[in-house]
Amino acid sequence: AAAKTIVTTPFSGQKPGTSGLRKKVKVFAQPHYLENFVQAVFDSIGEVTGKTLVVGGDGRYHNRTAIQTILKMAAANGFGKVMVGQGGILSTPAASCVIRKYQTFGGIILSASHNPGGPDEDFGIKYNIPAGGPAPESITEAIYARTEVITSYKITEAADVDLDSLGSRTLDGMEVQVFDPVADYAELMESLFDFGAIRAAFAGGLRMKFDAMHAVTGPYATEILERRLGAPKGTVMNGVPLEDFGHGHPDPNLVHAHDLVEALTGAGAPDFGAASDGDGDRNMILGRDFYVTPSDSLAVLAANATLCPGYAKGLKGIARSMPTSAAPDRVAAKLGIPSFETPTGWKFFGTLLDAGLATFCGEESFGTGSDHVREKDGLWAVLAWLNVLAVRKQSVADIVTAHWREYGRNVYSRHDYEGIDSAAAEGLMEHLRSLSLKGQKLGAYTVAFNDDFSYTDPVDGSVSKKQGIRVVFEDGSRVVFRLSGTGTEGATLRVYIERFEPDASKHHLDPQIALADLIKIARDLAEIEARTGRTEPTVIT
Ligand code: VG1
Ligand code: CO
Repeated sequence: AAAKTIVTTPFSGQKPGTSGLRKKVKVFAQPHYLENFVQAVFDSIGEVTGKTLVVGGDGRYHNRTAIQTILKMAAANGFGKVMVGQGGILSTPAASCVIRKYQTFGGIILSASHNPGGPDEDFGIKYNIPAGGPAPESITEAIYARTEVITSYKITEAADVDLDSLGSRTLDGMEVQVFDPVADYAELMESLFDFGAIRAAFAGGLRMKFDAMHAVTGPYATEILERRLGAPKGTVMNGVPLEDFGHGHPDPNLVHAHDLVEALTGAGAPDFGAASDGDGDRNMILGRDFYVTPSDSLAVLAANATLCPGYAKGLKGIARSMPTSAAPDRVAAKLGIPSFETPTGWKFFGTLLDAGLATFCGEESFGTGSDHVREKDGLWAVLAWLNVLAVRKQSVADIVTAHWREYGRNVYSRHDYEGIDSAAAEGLMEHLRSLSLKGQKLGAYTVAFNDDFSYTDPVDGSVSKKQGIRVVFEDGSRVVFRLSGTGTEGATLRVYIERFEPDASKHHLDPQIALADLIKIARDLAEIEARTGRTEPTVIT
């Protein structure tokens, strides 16, 4: 085998978004496209000679092809070793776990997360730093700048590497170690949660369904829930990872995880339901006939954290993304620990976790996690809930409604308008940015302030601007507007709506009803119908 230098020219638009570079498979499959990006990564992270890299993905279409390319490029660029998940499989949180445990020079994760997979669907790639988390903006910007001027890349000409049998082999002088993608992660989970109590709960009749949505968490959930915790066979649904996720949309929400929602509906339904996304970092939590919003899930887990052995000493702080509801802040206030508000995207939690300022983090987009890794972690959240259920021996609904009685309810909803015209979306955001609303009355609400969220990282001082339009009212209610940074077609407008309800007699109300006035205010302010032609959102969570 011999390393070759291949001449190339830049592709425009290789700019990582909220979580890496995501494009259609057809875009990634063009000659040199993936290669340019990977070389730009290798050129932007410092000396790679002799270093170890972790590589794996969510198993979607193009995963294996991309991994072979990355292995040959890593060898040609002088890496000493690449650790690859068996079959190319590695969930995002498991990748973070392995990078940290073996102290590698970071890793490359191949995923487009909750976006559909297949020849006509999406693919994605991102680099995670040695701390285990997504590269911060300083690095993603350097990678992007490099892609704009790249003239060549290095690749070894060799036969494809066997990714299916465990063990080490050599590729042009570089070691390729194919490892079990589940073992290290399962061991970490066992160190954080009371597996004995959860096992006893299952043995005592606790019933659950976990929907892996034919994505990466199938093997993880089967090993942990059914083998190690003794949940009955069949607890894990759709547990075999498929390249196209069984034609599904591996997004664990009420719309796309409809099989699970149906299974959790009605008198005979199981006690607990959960789902995860394409790459295993998201989670949705359900009780029987009960949906837990991700913001409430973070708040409830934080309030109950000391029931889990790994967090028995309490939390140092709680961090949430700006659009996430303030429910976790209320828990932090009561616990007397700091709370942090960051821009959207897990990369912004990294410095807080590294500095020991926060222990739990979460996003309204079905992301929950802790300082055990540097990614959000779907199964971690599921196990945390199981731990709480096993100890408190109450239903999900009872635990959440009791939480609302104690703290009040941050009634919350997100409305997504997917696939709208990009220029119209930009125009809508510009229009919102131009408004000065302070003191104005909108319906029954008076505007306290409106701005475009800007964040200064309290640890490293880096500044991130234009992270979402906030319109905050005097009673703390708010509407937030952002454009998605993970889509691959047109634009997606996200509208986040929140109102605090202290009155327990109103806690049972459907959020769409409880928030109706604010929803209308948001639509009118943003001129959604006039600018996008849409009268209703495509997804409501
Ligand atoms: C979305 C979510 C964001 C999340 C990101 C990556 O980003 O809103 O909270 O961190 O996806 O999640 P955006 O820019 O589309 O709103 V994943 O599971 O796709 O890695
Ligand atoms: Co994901």
